[in-house]
Amino acid sequence: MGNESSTMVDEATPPTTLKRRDLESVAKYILEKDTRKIVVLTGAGISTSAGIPDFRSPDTGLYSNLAHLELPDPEAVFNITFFRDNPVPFYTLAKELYPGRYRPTIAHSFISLLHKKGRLLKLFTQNIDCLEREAGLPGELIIDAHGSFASQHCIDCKSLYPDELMKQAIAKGEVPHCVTPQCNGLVKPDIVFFGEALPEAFFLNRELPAEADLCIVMGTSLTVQPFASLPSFCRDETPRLLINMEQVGGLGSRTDDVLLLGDCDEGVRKLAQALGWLEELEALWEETNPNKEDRDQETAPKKTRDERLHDEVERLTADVDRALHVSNTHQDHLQNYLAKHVAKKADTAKQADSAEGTVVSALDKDNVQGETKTPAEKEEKILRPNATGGLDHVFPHLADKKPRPP
Ligand code: CNA
Repeated sequence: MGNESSTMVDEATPPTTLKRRDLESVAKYILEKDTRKIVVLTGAGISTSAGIPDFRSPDTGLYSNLAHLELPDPEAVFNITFFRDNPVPFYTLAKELYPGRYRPTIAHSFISLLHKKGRLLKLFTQNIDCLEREAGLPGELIIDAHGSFASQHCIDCKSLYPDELMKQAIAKGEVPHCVTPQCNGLVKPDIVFFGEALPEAFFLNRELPAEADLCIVMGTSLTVQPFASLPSFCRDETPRLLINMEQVGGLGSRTDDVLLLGDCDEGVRKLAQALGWLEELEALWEETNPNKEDRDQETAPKKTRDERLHDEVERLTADVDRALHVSNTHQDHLQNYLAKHVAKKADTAKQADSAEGTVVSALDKDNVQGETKTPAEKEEKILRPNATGGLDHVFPHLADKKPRPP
């Protein structure tokens, strides 16, 4: 246990527990063996159809879309050292990912259905969107391996920060600070950043997959340790089902591994169909769609999953972009406007001066409290109030950069 081979099992090798290495055999196994200890492991891929981009999918993942921004690297948004320096990019994303904005997917409802049927031992999730809870899964069955937005603390004095204040700060797009007198440290939701320890609950339950009679892995690249090692804790003869766009980790290397490569929602529908639970699953999922607006949207011409994801990614990156720097276009407009403004003032001043027979530059007319700067210095001061368009206090690492050329 604990070590995973990356060599795929030979097709000709028969399974130990299942009849065959396919979905129908998994369904039969669940029903005939009355499995009641199913462990489910999930990642960002189960939430993409809700409109929340994952990290690593090429083109649609957050990393590929944040790459053009002026972050040291896209992972910096979740880096504690960078956060200390500049929490704005994180809070810009947090506003988007904060629970309450998205509807659970049918994959979330499938996990909830496993629980309703008394078959779920535990869900380990890497997600921070809380959609499992919104799909009706009780908190005690969930291990939030990478933390969640459910609570938040000051990163300096570690005081708990009130939920209500957090909600208000997120809604207003503000960065919350500790309310403990004399502290004023930055407040961070209890989601695990790179370089931070996982919650204790993860380590207390880490070996639970060894008790499982079935392990279902969905929507994860299994690249983040120690979460990625969880499937390897399953006993060798325990069937493991992977529902994912791509083959990941060591899944497929054991005799009772079944790979269902494709979309999670389609995958759980197929499994539910094979189990005779599809109607129940659809009904359970429908419960997460309480308001009419959503239903109306469903009858409107539908965008494809990729189109919805693309729209969402564009919106997210535009928000982060806005927070990060004044865009080229905006800066160009500002400079053009100021240049015209200065030229106009110079003209007016020249006309007035020639009328008076004296030579005083327009910039001297703007001189505050008799500063003695050269016209070039004064022009620099007016056209470029600060090098990053006034955001130095927010993005100190950009402060030494020159404005972009028009
Ligand atoms: P990841 O590394 O981005 O991998 C996602 C995996 O899911 C990839 O293998 C994709 O091919 C696959 N995938 C994407 N969409 C689908 C789909 N519709 N059907 C089937 N498979 C799909 O994400 P991981 O979760 O593996 O990485 C762990 C990180 C991601 C954790 O720290 C999370 O906090 C973090 N994250 C969470 C969310 C969220 O809470 N929804 C969103 C983005 C990132």
